[in-house]
Amino acid sequence: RPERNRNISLIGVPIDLGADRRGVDMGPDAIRSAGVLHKLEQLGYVVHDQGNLTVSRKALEQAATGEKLKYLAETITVNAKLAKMTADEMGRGRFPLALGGDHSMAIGTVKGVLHHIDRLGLLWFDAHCDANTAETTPSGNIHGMPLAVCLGYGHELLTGIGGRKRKIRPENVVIIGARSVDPGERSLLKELGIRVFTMHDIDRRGMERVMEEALERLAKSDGVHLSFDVDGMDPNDAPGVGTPVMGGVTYRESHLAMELLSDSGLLVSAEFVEINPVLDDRNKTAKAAVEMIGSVFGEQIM
Ligand code: HAR
Ligand code: MN
Ligand code: MN
Ligand code: MN
Repeated sequence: RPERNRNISLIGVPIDLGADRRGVDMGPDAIRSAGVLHKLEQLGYVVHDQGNLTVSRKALEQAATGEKLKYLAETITVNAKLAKMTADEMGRGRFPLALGGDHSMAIGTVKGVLHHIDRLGLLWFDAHCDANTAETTPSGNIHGMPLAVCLGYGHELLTGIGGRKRKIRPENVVIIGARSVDPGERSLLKELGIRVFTMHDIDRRGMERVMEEALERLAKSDGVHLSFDVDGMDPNDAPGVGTPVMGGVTYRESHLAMELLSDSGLLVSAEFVEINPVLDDRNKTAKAAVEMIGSVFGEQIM
């Protein structure tokens, strides 16, 4: 079994601006309340909880300015802070674990990790591909864009966060669980040759074989960031999300994916995003996220 970094830096990111929907800002505390610290400490980690970043609610008053990308300015501010904190915590030898918050925060975490690992691999677990740009977005919601931004596509103020030159190379990305893809996203992903494992692939080949192929690809990078959008899971198992899509990755398949990722020894950083306790059923989704966190950090039954 791989040697692990025993020091984890927990970073709460209570942002809901990218989803333009309230409630997901309470995700970080819902995950804490579901016992994430206890889970990690039981596994032998030392957890340094950095608390939650500040996200200004003032931005909400500016909703009606008519700009195409909603809440762009505050989203940039939060992600720039997050990129710096992620890079700083890694610089102190800690494993960054960010809790969200909507998926726009992946811009900050990924840019922060790229500061230390240039050839970073990215495992994007999601029902969506989050590969829209300012030109293709159907909603103006920035949480539909972070993967494009990490690849260097999209609004220049977003791609500029943490340095324009820092980006993920297409061959080092895999998407798992996709089942809601917009036309503009499909063209960009195809053009870049990104490996997308859709629900169709998981149905046909099973999660074990999908993960084997995904990890074979990611093994060519210098370390992997996990961006886990809980809406990648089936809404029956993870109902507390703003944009549920039927027919997702089951609880057991998600567990297996996290266990195989853990066994690969490739993981260098992670985030769990889009948990919305307001839409949840007695914190079920946050509890599922804590179980997935346990698995990816090496929890085993025997
Ligand atoms: N693709 C749609 C858009 O761009 C919906 C995105 C929903 N995003 C998330 N993140 N929940 O995965 O608006
Ligand atoms: Mn997402
Ligand atoms: Mn999603
Ligand atoms: Mn478990």
